[in-house]
Parts: sequence; structure tokens; C-alpha cells
Amino acid sequence: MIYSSAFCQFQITCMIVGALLALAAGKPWASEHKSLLLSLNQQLLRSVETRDQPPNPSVHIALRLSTEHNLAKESEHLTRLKTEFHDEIEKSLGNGELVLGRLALYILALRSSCHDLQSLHVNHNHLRETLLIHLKKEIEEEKQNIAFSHRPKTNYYQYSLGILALCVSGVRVSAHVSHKLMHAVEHGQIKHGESVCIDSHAMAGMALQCLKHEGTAVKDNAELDRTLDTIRQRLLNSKRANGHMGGEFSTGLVVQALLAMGIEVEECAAAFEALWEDVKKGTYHNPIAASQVLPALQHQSYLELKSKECRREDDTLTMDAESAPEALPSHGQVSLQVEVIEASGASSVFSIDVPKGSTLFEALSLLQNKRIGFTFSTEESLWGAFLSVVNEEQARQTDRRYWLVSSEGTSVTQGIKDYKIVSAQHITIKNTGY
Ligand code: B12
Repeated sequence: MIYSSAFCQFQITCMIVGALLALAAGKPWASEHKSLLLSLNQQLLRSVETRDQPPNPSVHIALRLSTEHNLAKESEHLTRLKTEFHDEIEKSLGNGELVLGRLALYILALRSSCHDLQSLHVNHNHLRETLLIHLKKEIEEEKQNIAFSHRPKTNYYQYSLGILALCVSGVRVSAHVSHKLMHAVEHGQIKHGESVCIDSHAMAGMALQCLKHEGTAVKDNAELDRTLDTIRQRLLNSKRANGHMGGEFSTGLVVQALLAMGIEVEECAAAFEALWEDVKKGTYHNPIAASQVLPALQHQSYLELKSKECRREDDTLTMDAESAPEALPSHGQVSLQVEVIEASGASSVFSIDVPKGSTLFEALSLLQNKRIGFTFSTEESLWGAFLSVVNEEQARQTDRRYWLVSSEGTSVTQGIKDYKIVSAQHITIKNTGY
């Protein structure tokens, strides 16, 4: 009797498990995810087609790490990187700028297409060096900057990108260079403005994990393990109630880093859910934002570039006609207050009504056109327009200053060409040191 009731329970359990398995086999979400992936991939492919956008190495990496390809379009984009982007790098070098992050991304992009890295050179100061030799020099220079002023001239995100690019290209990274990164992590020196920079921790995690995989000699192996643990913990602790890790624009990189560091896909379930929701909402319409998310959604990370072979690749990705962007009916005007706080602390407030749904860039342009004392200008970057000058005051990265943009006291999470004004608000643009 006892035996038969236990058997009965066992049968019921089996039936429930069976039903669940059958449901899972149908995976109603699987086909939705598949079409979201395809649309994100196509969005990136479309972005490289647009001639008015400069080639972007981060987008190239995402296209190349993807499982589906359009080999002709990817090859065209590679050519544009090797000409237009390459020229931009040489121009910056001519102006005496550090190009660490852009050069590292460029090398990763070339690696993602299995391009021979020894065949490309940069010319500057009458010197002709391979990209890798020049990257090594810049990273050494940054190491010296950290030694003297306790921080890099660029930032730790770019320093990590540099280490990662050398590592996946099979170039030895000096133990002094990696030690400086580990030290910065351990001493909480990696910030985005005032707060801990989750994106840079993710990049540092991938860079250091690559060194560990490769068995690169470091100053102290125990320090490497400790730092990787610290990073893993900080990334896991960045989890928010809605599943984002850090924020909607950090989650892709954090997931990539966690996967690279050996965390199971299942452990990132909430983060994946948040990413799918954001893809659905169109949060990643900026190509570089999409480029940091697509690899994560395909369970890939930049570490995979190390073993990329570019053989027998799929070539089925086509560009469907772009679905016309939803024309947002403009429901009248919203009032905007723009407060500018200069480095001296002096503040001025400007008011304007703008069409609902305008980008902050459009709103600021309207304000500028009113000729009531507000002016601004921007600089181009891989993320788009970076606000650099307001009322003729420049917040220079070389002076470690920038214009921090907040709405109702909260730092906005997008650039001025992406941030939309949908309700009346008080925008503060403050010249801030970091
Ligand atoms: C470092 C950094 C900064 C530094 C840059 C200076 C420095 N010395 O390091 C500082 C603190 C100034 C900064 C400022 C801002 N940042 Co920032 N920043 C980064 C970070 C961590 C790395 C950028 C980098 O070096 N990339 C590598 C190099 C090779 O690429 P690059 O394009 O040449 O880099 C330059 C530009 O990216 C530019 N930049 C930095 N941040 C931003 C943000 C925007 C919107 C734009 C257009 C440009 C830009 O500065 C970089 C160095 O010169 C990224 C993280 C990421 N996931 O990419 C966030 C990131 C790009 N920043 C972000 C944001 C939101 C901002 C701010 C808008 C915050 C605010 N509320 O004010 C401001 C920009 C305001 C403005 N004036 O226009 C978001 C952008 C998200 C989005 N969808 O647009 C990111 C992705 C962080 C995140 N996960 O949320 N940032």
C-alpha cells in the first residue's frame, strides 16, 4: 500500500515534470528572442550602411561575434575602418592625443575579422609602427601616468580595453601594467564621475580574465585571483530590482564579463530578462549601445575574439526594409528650465517651451536660437555628440572636467542626442570635476 501510494506520487510528479518539459520544448519565448536578436543584428548592419555615420569598431566586433553574418557588408565596413577610422587615429596622434581606447577597439575589430595585425601600421612623428607596438607604447605611457598621478590620462575603461586587445592578439602584457589595473580595482579608484564605474569593472574583468586564461605572468597570482573575485562580486552586487546590472546601458557588458568569468547563463537570468525587455522597448537604438548588448544576448564575450577563426561562417543575414520609425504625434509643447552651473559656481537659468518628444540636443538648439545668452557646442565620439562647451566655457577632459547633465537632480543615462524631453522638467548642466 505504502509502495503504491509512493508510486502514485512519483507518477504525478513525472506528469507535472513532463508537462513542464513539453511547455519548455515549445519555448514560446524562444521564437520571440530569436526575432528580437535578428532585429538587433539587422539594426547594427543597417547602421554600418549609413554613410553619414563614421565606421565604428565596437559595432564591427558585435557583427563579427554574432552567429549570423552578412559577409559582404562586414567586409565593406572593415575596409572603412582601415581607411577612415585609421586616418582619424593618425590625425589624433598628429595632435598629440592618446588614442589608447580607440586603437584597442580597432585592433579588437581587426582581430574579429581575423585580419593580419602585423600588416597594419600607424605613422606619426616620422615613425612607422605596427598597431600592436604602438598600443604597447601607449599602455606603457598610461602606466607611467598612473604611477605619477595615480590615474590614467584616459580612463581605466580604455586601459582595460588596451590590455584586452594585447591579450587576445597574443601579445604579452607586462606584469607592471596589469598590476596597476589590479591595484586600482582593489583601491576603489575606478569611477564614472562620482560613482563606481560598473562598465569599467566589466572591461577590467574581461581583460584580467584573458590574462588568467593565457597564463600571462603577473606580479602576484594571488592578487590576480583576489581582484577577479572583487570584480565578480561588484558586478553581481550591481544587480537592481528590475534585473539591470548597473543600469540599462551597463548590463550588456556586465553579462559579457560575468560569462567570461565563468558564471553560468542561468545565474544571469534576471539580467537577460531585463535586456530582452529593453531590446523590445527600443532602448538600444544607439548603435554602440546595441553593439555592447548583442554579444551578451548570444552568450558571447570579447574574450571569444582570442579563438575566433572566421572559417565556414554563416552568410544569411539580410537587411529587411527598415520598419518606419514610429512617428510620435507631437502633443503640444512642454516647458523646460535649463540651469547652467559654471566651474566658478555661478549659475544661470533659462526657460523655453519645446515640442514634446524633442531630444535634449534639439531643445538646447532652440534655446540657443532664442539668443538670450545660452550657447553650446559638442564633440563627436563613438557614442555620438558629447557636450563640451556651454556659454563659451569648455569642460575639458584634459583638465578632468565635463558637463554633467541631470534632470530634476538625477544624472541622465543618455547623451543629449538620445535623451528625449517628454514632460516638463528642470535640466541642470554643471561643469564638474572628476
Ligand atoms: C569614461 C566615461 C565617461 C567619462 C569620459 C572622460 C574620461 N576621461 O574618461 C565622463 C565622466 C566625462 C563621462 C561623461 C558622461 N557619460 Co560616460 N562613460 C564613460 C565610459 C565608462 C567609457 C568611455 C570610453 O572611454 N570609451 C572608449 C573610447 C575608445 O570610446 P570613445 O567614444 O572615444 O570615448 C569617449 C566618449 O565615449 C566620451 N563619452 C563618455 N561618456 C559619454 C556619454 C555620451 C552620451 C557621449 C555622447 C560621449 C561620452 O568620452 C570618452 C573619452 O573621451 C562609458 C562606458 C561604456 N560602456 O562605453 C560611459 C558612458 C558612455 N557614459 C554614459 C553617460 C550617460 C555619460 C553622461 C551623459 C552622464 C551625465 N549624466 O552627464 C556624461 C556625458 C555628458 C556630456 N557632456 O555630453 C553612458 C552612455 C549611455 C548612453 N546610452 O548614451 C555610458 C555607456 C555609461 C553607462 N553604462 O551608462 N563618461
